[in-house]
Amino acid sequence: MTKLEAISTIDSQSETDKTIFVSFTYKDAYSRINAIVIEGEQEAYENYISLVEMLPDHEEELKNLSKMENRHKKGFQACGRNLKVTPDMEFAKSFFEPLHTNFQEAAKTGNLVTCLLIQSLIIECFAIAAYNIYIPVADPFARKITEGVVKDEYTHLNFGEVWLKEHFQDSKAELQKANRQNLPVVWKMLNQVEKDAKTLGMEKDALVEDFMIAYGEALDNIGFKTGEIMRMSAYGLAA
Ligand code: Y39
Ligand code: FE
Ligand code: FE
Repeated sequence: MTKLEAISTIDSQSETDKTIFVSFTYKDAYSRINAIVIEGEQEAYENYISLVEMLPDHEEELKNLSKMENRHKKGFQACGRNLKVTPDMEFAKSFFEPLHTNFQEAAKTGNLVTCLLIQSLIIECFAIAAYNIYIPVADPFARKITEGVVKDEYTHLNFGEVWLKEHFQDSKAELQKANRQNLPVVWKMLNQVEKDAKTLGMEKDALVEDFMIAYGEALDNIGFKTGEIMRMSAYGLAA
């Protein structure tokens, strides 16, 4: 191939890439994935506010995290507007319902460790996996936004890790129980969006792999032994 031919190939490729984002199929899938992310950020915002009551010593830090989630939500709403997509919020609400209910139940009964497992470990690792897989296939506008957001999500994950590590012995049994209850829920959620994620260029296998890496690392940082991490991870497979 001559240099000129090579250049024109690159140009026509980026032309094709641009048309993907305006196709009906892409926008249809985006209306659900974008809604999930917006709803997820909204719920994360609310969850960190709920955590303030349970962890009054960390009020400032938690309020700061909740503000970040609210900014994320606005960023992703802008991504939808940029592609002229209306997010299907009704779908997103039902998508998050089971995790939402589990968090609410735990908050009501004062099960702080369960709340931290759901929001700070499971949901944050889900966000980290999804955003890292999305960045390379995103449209340029959404890519910029998501790159900024994913950095924050590591900060959120770190908050839960640090607290749980400091209270590891007292939290261990509740963490294992909450993991057993909530990890299968995540796999069911992933199965529901597998097809739409694929339409956006995100493979389920890659999402699962990134999630398990982030989640396993978090459990390791908190103090779990390798065998315990493997047993805890295996609960997802039942879904
Ligand atoms: O802490 C956070 O910001 C988490 C709320 C956001 C979760 C986003 C969940 C994304 C799931 C997307 C699934 C795509 C396949
Ligand atoms: Fe977020
Ligand atoms: Fe977050």
